[in-house]
Amino acid sequence: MLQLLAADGAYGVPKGYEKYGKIIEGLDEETLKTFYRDMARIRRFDVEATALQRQGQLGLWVPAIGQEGAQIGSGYGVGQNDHIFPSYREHGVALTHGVELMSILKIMRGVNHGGWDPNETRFHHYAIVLATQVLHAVGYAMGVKLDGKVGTGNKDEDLAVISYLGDGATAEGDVSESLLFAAVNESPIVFFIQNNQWAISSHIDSQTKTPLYTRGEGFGVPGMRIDGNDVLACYAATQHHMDNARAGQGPFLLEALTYRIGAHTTSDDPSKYREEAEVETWKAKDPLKRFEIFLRRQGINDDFFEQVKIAGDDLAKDIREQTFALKNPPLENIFNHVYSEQHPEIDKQRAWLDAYEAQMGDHE
Ligand SMILES: Cc1ncc(C[n+]2csc(CCOP(=O)(O)OP(=O)(O)O)c2C)c(N)n1
Repeated sequence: MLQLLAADGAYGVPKGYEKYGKIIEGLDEETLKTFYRDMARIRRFDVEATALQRQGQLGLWVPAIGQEGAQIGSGYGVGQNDHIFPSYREHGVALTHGVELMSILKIMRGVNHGGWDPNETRFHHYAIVLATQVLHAVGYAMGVKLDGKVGTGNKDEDLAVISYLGDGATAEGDVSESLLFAAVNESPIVFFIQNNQWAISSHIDSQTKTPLYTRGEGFGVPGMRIDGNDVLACYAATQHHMDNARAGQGPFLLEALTYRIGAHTTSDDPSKYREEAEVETWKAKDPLKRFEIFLRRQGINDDFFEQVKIAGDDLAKDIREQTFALKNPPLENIFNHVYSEQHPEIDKQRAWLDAYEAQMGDHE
């Protein structure tokens, strides 16, 4: 397993992994601070979003606490032209690619139809139906290759694709099909599995008999396991294998070993299916804590951590105010994006709703 940062914050490069160490050793202090700042920012956002859901402001929240190292590290490892196909928990990756955090909350409040424009962010829509995004990502990567945007050596043109998926999703047939198509077409794609040990209440042991990083081998997709709570390992591995994919070396699979500290969603009670002792073991491997120790050893002092805390509180206040101010969208939006042109069936349904609403009177 690639681990550059031990749970106690000690930095070290295991034998055979020197090329990943080199990537990290070339980073400047500002980049390292950005990794921490964004991990802390997304955690604060997560805590606030959970509170907003509990207060009835959001229909649902999907926490990612514990997975910040995997998400911020891999997110920054993705290149400027690359495309990202997330599942539904990748709020940290979204942050690294300029997605407005409020647009995630709007989805969870049910006031928009998907959240953001993937043409602007290259961060595609959240996919609730497990593993669909993996098929979409492979299709996109096949297209990139057909368009000749792989291995030309032109940094402004070449691109690769990353698909996020969970350990549970790997049990879907769609993922096997994706691995096969990516392999035989030598598509420029990295499959990034966040193995957070649980698929709602199904433990990883019920999803696979072999380590997930070997899942692609039979299809011809090599893989590697990384410490998903080590932001540096996640960054270096993603950057290296995205570079390879962009250069025309075909698909690769990364299994980031991590843990979902919170509930699956705010509709879930994990105490029904897992032991608190297990959660405590993983809290000791916290990606933020270990990175803070590392940064302090690099000479970064209290001032920085205090600023990050203040920025987090400001963010929390800001998203609370913005969420409370959200208006209900016009009801007719339900019909507006079904067909690109007017359609008689939609007209009929719209007329029915208008009549129904009129009969209800003013109920805003
Ligand atoms: C095709 C499909 N089957 C079932 C579900 C219900 N479902 C939602 S999340 C989930 C567990 C997914 O676990 P995993 O892939 O490990 O991702 P995680 O939620 O842990 O990030 C299931 C079974 C779904 N959304 N889509």
